[in-house]
Amino acid sequence: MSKRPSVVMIGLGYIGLPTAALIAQNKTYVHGVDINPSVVETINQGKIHIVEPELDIAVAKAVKEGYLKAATTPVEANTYLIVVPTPFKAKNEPDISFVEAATRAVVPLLKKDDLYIIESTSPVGTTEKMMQLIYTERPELDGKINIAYCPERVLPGNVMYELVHNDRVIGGVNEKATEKAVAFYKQFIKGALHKTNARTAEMCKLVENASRDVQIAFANELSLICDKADINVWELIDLANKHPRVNILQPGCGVGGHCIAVDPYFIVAEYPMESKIIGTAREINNYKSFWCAEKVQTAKLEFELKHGRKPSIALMGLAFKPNIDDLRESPAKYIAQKVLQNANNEEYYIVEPNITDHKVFKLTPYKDAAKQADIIAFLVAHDEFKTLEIAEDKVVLDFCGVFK
Ligand code: SAJ
Repeated sequence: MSKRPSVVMIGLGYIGLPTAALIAQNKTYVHGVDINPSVVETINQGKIHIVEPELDIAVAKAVKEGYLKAATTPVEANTYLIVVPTPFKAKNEPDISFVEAATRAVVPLLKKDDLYIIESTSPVGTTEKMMQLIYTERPELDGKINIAYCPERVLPGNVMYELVHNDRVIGGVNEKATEKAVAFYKQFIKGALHKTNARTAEMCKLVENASRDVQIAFANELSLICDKADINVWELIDLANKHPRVNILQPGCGVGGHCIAVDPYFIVAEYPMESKIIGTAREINNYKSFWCAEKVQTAKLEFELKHGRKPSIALMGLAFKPNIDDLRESPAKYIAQKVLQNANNEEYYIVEPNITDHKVFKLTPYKDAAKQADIIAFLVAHDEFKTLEIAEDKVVLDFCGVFK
């Protein structure tokens, strides 16, 4: 790198790396930090370690032109962005230890007027906690660092577009910090920048995902009711949505991903008595995956009774949603594991067209699986599956509306 970086980005994952590439595209020097040396090496070669459309081109260009460099430790800059994961621990409590470790790594580098921003999804109060940590470690800087929270809201698969065009909510620990953070994002972002305080911005991120989780839970609950009532849930939702003020989402085999299946717990863990709908929605969406696994089990037994032989079973899709390769918190993966735990010498075909191989599952091409299996359970509505022609004699379990 020819110049001192202006921005240090801690965490080069699904959000950190695209954000670093976007900032670098604007000819700002970015020093990206990741604890994983192989990620650092990959990026410094101008390559990427995740699948996201257009990210490869942006990273290759930024690295080639010298605006993006990766390392395992931070260096001095003017702006520090914390974009590390916040998983949850036992009992669904949020784990902010990565945010804390990232903060501790930059504390010695901070100087008066620097900007420190957390983007990681965080429980309410995290930004204030990190402020206390910073000023406890560096009392001479008390009140002199601009500290803010600004969550991302991009949809995996469309990150490079949404990073630029989505609105952002920006909350500082005081007005000056908010203004400084807004000025920073204004350089790269075309969406509107909405100002608030840090606590509201933290809660806003959690509420956005909890809201979607609750809405999907409603659709999943309908799918359970309709199964008993012998009503096609897809047709039902389609018809109900003709009402001008009704917009029901789609049922599936559960809710996955690292955001919607996780973030609502950050609210429930902190406010258990007040967040009844949010907590119940999580339970419904988790139960839906269990229910799907049970349905496969029942179909197996029915087949055996009817045909006097064991069926072969295709499990179609492992990703957490259609047309991506991301298996994090995937309900389809959970169902596949559960079904295989109950295996009793049946033949299984596990399918995931978006990945080439998996360390646990032996993968079968989707057309072969659909041809060979007696029972075909659709766990993810990947586009490829919609083109399949399924023979009449197959038992089809369409949990996600592939053929709706
Ligand atoms: N799903 C359904 N039915 C639906 C829609 C989704 O079952 O009608 C399922 C999907 O199959 C998947 C899960 O929900 O398992 C989540 O998928 P998603 O597409 O709703 O969301 P994510 O997890 O890819 O991204 C979400 C987005 N948040 C909202 O839409 C409120 C995204 O904007 C956030 O940036 C992202 O979480 C995040 O990082 O927080």
